[in-house]
Amino acid sequence: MTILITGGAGFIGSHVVRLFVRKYPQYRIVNLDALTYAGNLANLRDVEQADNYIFERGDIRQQDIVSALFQQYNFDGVIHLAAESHVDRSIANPLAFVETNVLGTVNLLNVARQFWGNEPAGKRFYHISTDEVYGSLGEEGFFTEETPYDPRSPYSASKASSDHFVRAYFHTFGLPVVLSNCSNNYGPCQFPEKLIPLMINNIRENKPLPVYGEGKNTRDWLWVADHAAAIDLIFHQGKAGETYNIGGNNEWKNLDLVEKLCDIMDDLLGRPAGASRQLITFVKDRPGHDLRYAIDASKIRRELGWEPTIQFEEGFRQTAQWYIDNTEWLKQVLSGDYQKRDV
Ligand code: NAD
Ligand code: TDX
Repeated sequence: MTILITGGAGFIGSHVVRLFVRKYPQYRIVNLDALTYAGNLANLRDVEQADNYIFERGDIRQQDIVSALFQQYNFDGVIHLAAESHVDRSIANPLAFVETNVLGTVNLLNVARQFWGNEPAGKRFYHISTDEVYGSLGEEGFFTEETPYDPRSPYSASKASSDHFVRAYFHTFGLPVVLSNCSNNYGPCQFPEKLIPLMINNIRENKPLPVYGEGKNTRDWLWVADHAAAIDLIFHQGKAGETYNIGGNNEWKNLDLVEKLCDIMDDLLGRPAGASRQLITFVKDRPGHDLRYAIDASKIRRELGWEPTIQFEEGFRQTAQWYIDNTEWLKQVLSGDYQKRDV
């Protein structure tokens, strides 16, 4: 089997590539990534020499590039993770999100349909999405697969649009698609613009910790390798045309989470208890900031037997320790040197 993974040099994509390359030596894994600011080949150093792994630098929006790859490798499946992924960037530049997340996804769908059109049996187009498409919850309730879409940021609107296109290609053209919508991921190799690595790095450097608004917004955090394991299950066992919600059952108000990270970092860095909490600074809120996301993951648990494996205490500590141990990765990312690379 030859599988195209898009966005494999990013945060979640690199964990998915590693899992598939190691677990399925009989598969050929082709990673297509444009290496935007979020793509970093250092995330894949430990698998880049594997016989069953191939990296292709390219943009999912370019029809000729994607077609040439389908021609060359005759893909059996696509796992599509490439995207613009940061909400704050989508507020600054919405169009980039339309271009990659919507147009890029539709381009991939078109090429897959063109190549698999007459014989889609045994093929699979797996689209990775987010819980943010469902909008914002109040203090109670959970997102299920039946929750109506209500995206409220340019990022979530672009992901919602791409989800709709993927389902439309299933219903209209019979393309064998499957989708999943996941909650916030955390773990090694996350770009330090996102909450957890940003806070860990600022604590390390004794810089202010910018909490938006009053820090009451709530997210459901999932260990990234647990997401990768869910993707493996859904790719192999998910039903065509179906959607699966994936979540950590691990809700945190932002302020509580930042305080927890401060305490873990104080412990790991040998600082006096409570020292890093002094760095917390309340800043202007994100425009349109969704109050709460929380996933009901009972469908994937019931139908595919998936469960998160790592509890938050262990996951947050491992993540903090990873950033402390990998200062060179962080230095390269923060200085921009990771973009001066030979591909
Ligand atoms: P990321 O920003 O870390 O990585 C995105 C990757 O896509 C990068 O390697 C980048 O170079 C690549 N890319 C971007 N534009 C491209 C293009 N036009 N052509 C080819 N490659 C391109 O993202 P992430 O956090 O790993 O998220 C991966 C996917 O999972 C996204 O689709 C995102 O919407 C979804 N998701 C993320 C989370 C989360 O918490 N991070 C949660 C749920 C779903
Ligand atoms: O400096 C910050 N201060 C702060 O209070 C940052 C960067 C964030 N926040 C808040 C905003 C959110 O309530 O923390 C929460 C998490 O923020 P992000 O890490 O930016 O994640 P979020 O906006 O929830 O979106 C993430 O989860 C779903 C990913 O970026 C998406 O790609 C994914 O789909």
